[in-house]
Amino acid sequence: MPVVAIQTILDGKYEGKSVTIRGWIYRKRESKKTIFLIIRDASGIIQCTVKRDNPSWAEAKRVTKESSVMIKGTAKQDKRAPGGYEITVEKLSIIGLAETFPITKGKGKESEQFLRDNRHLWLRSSRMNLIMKVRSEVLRFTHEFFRKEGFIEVSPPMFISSACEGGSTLFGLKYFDKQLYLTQSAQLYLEALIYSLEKVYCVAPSFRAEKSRTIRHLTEYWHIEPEWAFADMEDLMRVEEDLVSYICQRTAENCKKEMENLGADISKLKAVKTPFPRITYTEAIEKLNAKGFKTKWGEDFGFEDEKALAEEFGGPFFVYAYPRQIKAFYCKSHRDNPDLVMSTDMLVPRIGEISTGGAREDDKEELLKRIRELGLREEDYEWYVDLRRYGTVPHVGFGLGLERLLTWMLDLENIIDSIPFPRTIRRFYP
Ligand code: NSS
Repeated sequence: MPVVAIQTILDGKYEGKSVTIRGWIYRKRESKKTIFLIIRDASGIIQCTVKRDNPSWAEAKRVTKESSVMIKGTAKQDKRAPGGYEITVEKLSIIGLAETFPITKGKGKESEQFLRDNRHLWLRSSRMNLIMKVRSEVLRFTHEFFRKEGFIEVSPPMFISSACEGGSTLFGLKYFDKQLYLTQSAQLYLEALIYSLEKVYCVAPSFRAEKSRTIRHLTEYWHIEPEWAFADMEDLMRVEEDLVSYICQRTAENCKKEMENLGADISKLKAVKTPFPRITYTEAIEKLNAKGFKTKWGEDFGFEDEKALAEEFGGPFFVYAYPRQIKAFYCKSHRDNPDLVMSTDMLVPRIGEISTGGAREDDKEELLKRIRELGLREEDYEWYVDLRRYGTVPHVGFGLGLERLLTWMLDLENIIDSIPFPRTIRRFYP
């Protein structure tokens, strides 16, 4: 008999029929005449009852929480059971008998620290199961969007020889007898690829030796990065807001159950419609000063500045036209005001910046000037300057942090719950 997913039984497809399920013991409760087993599989949980006169009674007595099992029985509607269905067990087979499971009570009862140390086991919780499902869907919608828009997926390197986002957050590593680094962003490589494919994107890990211990910093995160040719800032912001609203709308439609069970606010996602509000950096400084913040023109925003700005908008919005001194060497300057660069951040409430992008300096001399001004080693960027030497083209791109996006979308308290095995300054086990 084919094995069925628990969710299909809860959907009513097997009412009164014989079924076989496979999964793990989620909870167990015994009375004199009946043993109640709650079984979980990837799709959901269902109650199974074993009666005293059943030949499987001894196995049901012996089975422990988190043991893996196969159950054959009859599905029937029962309003008292969680999910509205239960299985009357005919045969219970233990596949792997579990030792005493260390997580006994679940979230809220055990300390955060304990659950983080036992992440490999905590991933079985319904909360992590739901988050990982939505994460998978968000990735699917991301790929859908870029394919629909004619972008070609490419695979950038992870070992790199020079920085994209500045030396202070680079992870160094010994590469035979050379010093290399882990990538911070695929951007420079994507820029090379647009000269062949015009519109490219990747979803890949980025690494940051970030000392910050906040709810929005990981040392390893997944980066959604598109880059395309013959485009300007207007094109950039349009694609960026289209992507974010597409992901939000598709998630609201397709992950309703998961969002509800996570206690996340679906209406917030439904409200994400284009165009997003846009303010300049200078306007943002004025707003902050009006709110009593001391941030001066020319300074980068801190987490508190970003949160204060975002409160006002209630959803994603852009800040653009930043001072040159706080942005990376590759940013294109405004030709009529070289103190400003064509760079834009997307911010959301509670998390602040979720994405950064802009127009790239496409003039060889301007780029070289910037590399020298910042004291970067010219020989490290020779190949990158070549791109301006042979058929340069106006182009744009951005980088969206998948985990920051999910943390906002799912109202997670901390970014570490948006990824199965989070890496932070202090956490790299398991
Ligand atoms: O450093 S960024 O602001 N920009 C870049 O890396 C560009 N080279 C991207 C590009 O234009 N292709 O990082 C981009 C985003 C940022 O907005 C965050 O959402 C995310 O990457 N990010 C992080 N997420 C989690 N943890 C950390 N430490 C982190 N750093 C950046």
